[in-house]
Amino acid sequence: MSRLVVVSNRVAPIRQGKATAGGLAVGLHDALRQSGGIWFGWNGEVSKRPETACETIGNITYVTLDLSKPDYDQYYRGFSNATLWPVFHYRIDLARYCRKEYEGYRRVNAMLAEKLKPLLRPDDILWVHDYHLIPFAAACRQLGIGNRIGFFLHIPFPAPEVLTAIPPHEDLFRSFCYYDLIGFQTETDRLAFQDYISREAGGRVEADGNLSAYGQSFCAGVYPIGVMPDEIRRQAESYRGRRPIIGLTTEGRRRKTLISVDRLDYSKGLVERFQAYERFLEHFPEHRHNVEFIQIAPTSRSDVKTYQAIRKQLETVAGHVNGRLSDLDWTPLHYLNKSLDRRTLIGLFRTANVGLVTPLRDGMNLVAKEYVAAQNPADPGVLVLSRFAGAARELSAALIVNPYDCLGMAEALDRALRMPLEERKERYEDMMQALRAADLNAWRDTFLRDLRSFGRHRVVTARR
Ligand code: GDG
Repeated sequence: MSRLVVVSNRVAPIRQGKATAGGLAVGLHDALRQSGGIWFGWNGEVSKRPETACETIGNITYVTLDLSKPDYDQYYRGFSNATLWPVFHYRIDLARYCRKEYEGYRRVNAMLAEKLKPLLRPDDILWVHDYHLIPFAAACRQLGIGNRIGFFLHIPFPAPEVLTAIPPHEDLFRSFCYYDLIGFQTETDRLAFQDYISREAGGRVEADGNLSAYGQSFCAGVYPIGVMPDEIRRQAESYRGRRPIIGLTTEGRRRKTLISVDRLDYSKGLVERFQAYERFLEHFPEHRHNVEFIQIAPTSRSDVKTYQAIRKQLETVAGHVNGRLSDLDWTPLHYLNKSLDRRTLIGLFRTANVGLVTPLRDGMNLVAKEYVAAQNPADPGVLVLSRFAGAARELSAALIVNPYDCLGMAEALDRALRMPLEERKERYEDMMQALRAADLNAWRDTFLRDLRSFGRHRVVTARR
């Protein structure tokens, strides 16, 4: 089997027995272990004299490098996270564009391709991840790298009307076409991509699904990312760690709990969620004192302005809800602005009566899937899920909500907390079936199968 080379913005070597690694890292790590390979990308460090480091663990070689301060500012903090991320999540209002940052983005992609080139063998296949690396294949082609290169977009692909808000959208999109296979989370994303090809790029969408634009032929497919449901279930069953005292009354009676876990990001709908929870307690006062909401939201991208703003806003809303509604023996909302280890998180999912996953826009949302997988089949909790999460396509047995509908979300919470056991079980079984049918291995294996079977190697020179 040809060697696999995974390229992603961030790389963190996984050492055996490290329980904190997330599902995605573990899934990719397994694929690399099977065929042997390289995992290449940024190590998260910013330094004056960027260095490349190489570490081999088993048959995986981790090749990581630092970024210089200008590269970090322009490529990562700038174009990736202050332009692409908001626009791809339909938040044009939060996006900014700076030509210098776009140049930095292209420059870092070219630099990464150059650093990778000497490590490649002719029959390696490359799997590139996410929006930081859209022009990576074009940069490789420019260096004469003819290997098969696939790309997976973890976030939504926006409608052309939205994408075209990025001033160099055409240049960006042109560079996208040098991949052999482009994978999306949902059919909606794939259709939006095809729409751009035919309406903006003057390209063609063939009946057999093959695409062409700017003189390149390539394919696009839908590969919804999954979790390992039975592994999560086993972890949840065997969890013996700290039990939260949240949800306990002073007499030791257990209250019902709701749980949410998100990176602190404006796309996750945290403010709207807190407001809906407040509305729920106002509208259904019988739940007061009987329910507690735990929100885990570790800070992310804290040096991007929009993230500082959402953090402040959230602190204000959380303070407002608790200030207004708390009592001497009851705190309705527990907002933890920090990360917990994965085992504790899975343990918390298991005990919570409701999983509340209400992003305004999300490529997939793994938390929704992890929450379901962690449930006790004999007495499962209820997933309340935003229609704007990619996961809503597969998890249609969740209570589907519109996060912009404050009262609608409040009503869904009331319904979730009152749902009879039989209905909860039915919905849970339905969702577990969906999780097993499209787990993390299936995501990885189908993508790599399709990439491996794509056409012949090619040597082309990309134009800027
Ligand atoms: C992107 C796309 C897509 C969260 N807090 C803690 C923690 N987590 C873990 C969760 C989950 C992962 O991080 C988050 O994944 P999501 O899918 O929810 O969201 P993004 O980070 O935005 O991921 C998304 C995903 O890529 C994969 O394709 O689904 O749409 O935006 O696994 O459990 N883990 C630990 N402590 C925390 O505090 N240990």
